Amino acid sequence: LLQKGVTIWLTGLSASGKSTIACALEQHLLKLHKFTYRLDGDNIRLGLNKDLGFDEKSRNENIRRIGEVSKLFADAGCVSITAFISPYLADRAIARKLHHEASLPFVEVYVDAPLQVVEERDPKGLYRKARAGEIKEFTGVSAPYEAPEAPEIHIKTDETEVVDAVRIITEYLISRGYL
Ligand code: GGZ
Repeated sequence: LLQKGVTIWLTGLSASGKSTIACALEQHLLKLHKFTYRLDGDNIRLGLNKDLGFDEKSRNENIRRIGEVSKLFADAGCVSITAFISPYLADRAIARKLHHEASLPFVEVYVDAPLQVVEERDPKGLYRKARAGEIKEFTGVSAPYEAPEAPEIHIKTDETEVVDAVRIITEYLISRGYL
């Protein structure tokens, strides 16, 4: 296997576009015959992390485990794509350090959309419920989101089409020799 592994870590608010970009990126890389795997709420929060909720400690542990799992995929030579809010700077720093200690590249992608925009999108009605107090500790409303200070890639999803986001990430990976 000639391919080196890498983790592509998407972070951003609920409804910012993480899953959409992650899916499109995965499809694109599979077409290029790259060994690719995507970690998201459906295969992590419903399985490995089904014991965890959304209080701060649970999110810390959610991201800690995801960082470990993604590192294992990258270590196996995979392009590992993660799509979680991962709201805390310190948690993302731990995931990054874990990769660097294993000499594996970690590419943080800030999937950025203003709160006003994601609240207007509100595809699952979660922001409305959070505003109504029906969901507590909701990121951006009643729980923090700590934006990345120096992400490798910054995508503003209210200004960027999904195909362009995929192209930007792919070109970055190629330019660094990660693909
Ligand atoms: C944020 C919540 C919450 C609370 C349920 N806060 O848009 P979604 O629905 O499909 O994605 C959100 C998902 C966030 O899970 P993560 O594992 O990515 O979060 S973290 O990284 O902070 O651990 C949302 C849903 O779960 N959801 N309750 N209180 N998002």
